[in-house]
Amino acid sequence: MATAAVTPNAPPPRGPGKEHRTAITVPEFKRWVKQFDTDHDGRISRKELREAIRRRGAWFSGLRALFAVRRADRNRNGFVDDSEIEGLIDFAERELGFRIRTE
Ligand SMILES: [Ca+2]
Repeated sequence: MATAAVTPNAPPPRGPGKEHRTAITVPEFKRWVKQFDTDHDGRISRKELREAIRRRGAWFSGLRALFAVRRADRNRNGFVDDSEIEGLIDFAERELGFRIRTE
């Protein structure tokens, strides 16, 4: 009987949170964050950050985004501006599994 072979095909290795296992630099981290700036206004909203957190496979993305924006948002306009992205580094390391090289 011709049965379908059990395919040893591994699933795509790109599971959540599997990218960037090695340390990245701050500019690389910024570039990663910026790809979630879907409306291209140059700053990261809570909604956009939530998508980024989801992409990393972390739970409670909405809550994490809320707290992360609050922490990084120095001028209190409700967004993470370009100059404030560095304020996300601690958060990204602690909660998203990044390793970021700051010199
Ligand atoms: Ca934006």
